[in-house]
Amino acid sequence: MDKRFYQGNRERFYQQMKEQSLLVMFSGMEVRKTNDEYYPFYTNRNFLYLTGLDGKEFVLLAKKDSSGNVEEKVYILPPDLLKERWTGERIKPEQAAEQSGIAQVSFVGEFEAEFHRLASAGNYQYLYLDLYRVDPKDRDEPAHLLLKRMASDYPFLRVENANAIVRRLRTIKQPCEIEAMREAEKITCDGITSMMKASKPGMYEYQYKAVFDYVLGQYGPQGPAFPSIISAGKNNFCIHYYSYKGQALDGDMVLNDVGAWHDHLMNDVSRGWPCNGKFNERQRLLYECAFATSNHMFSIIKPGMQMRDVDGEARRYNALMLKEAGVLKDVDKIGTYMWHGGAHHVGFDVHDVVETPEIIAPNMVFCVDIGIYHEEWGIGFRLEDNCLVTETGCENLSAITPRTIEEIEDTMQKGNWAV
Ligand SMILES: [Mn+2]
Repeated sequence: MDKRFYQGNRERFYQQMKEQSLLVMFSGMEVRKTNDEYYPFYTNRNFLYLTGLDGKEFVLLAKKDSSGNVEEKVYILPPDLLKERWTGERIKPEQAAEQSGIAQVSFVGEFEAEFHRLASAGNYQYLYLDLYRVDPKDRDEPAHLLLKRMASDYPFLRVENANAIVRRLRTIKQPCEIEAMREAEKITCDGITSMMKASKPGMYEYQYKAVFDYVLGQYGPQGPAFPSIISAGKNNFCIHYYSYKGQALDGDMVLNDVGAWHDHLMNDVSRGWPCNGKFNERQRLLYECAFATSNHMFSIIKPGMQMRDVDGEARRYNALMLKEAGVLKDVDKIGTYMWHGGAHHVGFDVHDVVETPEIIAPNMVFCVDIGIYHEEWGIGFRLEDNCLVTETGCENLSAITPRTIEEIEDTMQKGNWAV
């Protein structure tokens, strides 16, 4: 992504900051796994969205004065020849400046003193921090640790919510983000169609996953955007299934819920197919209901609609389809077969953080996910696509991945993937 994207994001953020305020954003710390090992590091997405810098222990510091002028600086890890010999080269100040468009770059050791000088200067009333947590039990991030010191060290600064501002920005995707998502869709499509082509009765879930991972690996070292859900048969009834131990037997359906990423932008796509390459009567019946419902949703989603109505309408329409098909007697009992909604935004995160409640607007991207789970018949799958809202309606970004029964069966017949 070009640095102008990140500069623009910061520009929009700064516009929403109050005068006489400071902003401190952290990229995050590594989490120890055991002994001298750490979990793979994942840069705080809001920090990444504002800076384009992907790495641990970085800090963004910005100050807005009483006339609205903003100055910014980013702090990176200092050179350390010994550590770099073990874990690789660290980003250099000129590279950090080039990637982020932030002219002033210092090393993290200087942050504390510089922040203290600014915070205690008497010129600032507010401090913007991203203190968001999903669960109160989540571990403290650097911003929480700073907050803990605020009452004693800087009681005169009022804390403001940086998270809310970034969420608002991330809700609407920019053209370069949409382009990156389109690129990611091509990779996701290759991964899913390769699994379809490799599919055969007797194949294990981990073998499907190995195909997906192999194909994504051809596009770069980043791998899947999030842990892939790949299951078969009755395991499809576990919505977030990650064990990969099961086997697809003749007559079983395979379900995937996966995504690639490109330039930090993610997809989230689900397809279901019979492992033997041919939909049987019941599978066809249920799949056609999900397919009709998904198409209906893509025909009605447009700016002005309430986001919360997307899942509601999908349920209502799918209930009608299942009733017409003779599967469901009472449309109020749709919960028997539809276990989840799926209208979540996708972007820098697979479940993207946005400002809620949302009125659908151009350049939002969210999933339309229609799942049908018929335990008695042993059939469960979902059809999940990525919906880009346009000025007048919407576009299905993942339409390139086979969706119709004919396309899926065709793809599987042309299979030449040996497992
Ligand atoms: Mn998904």
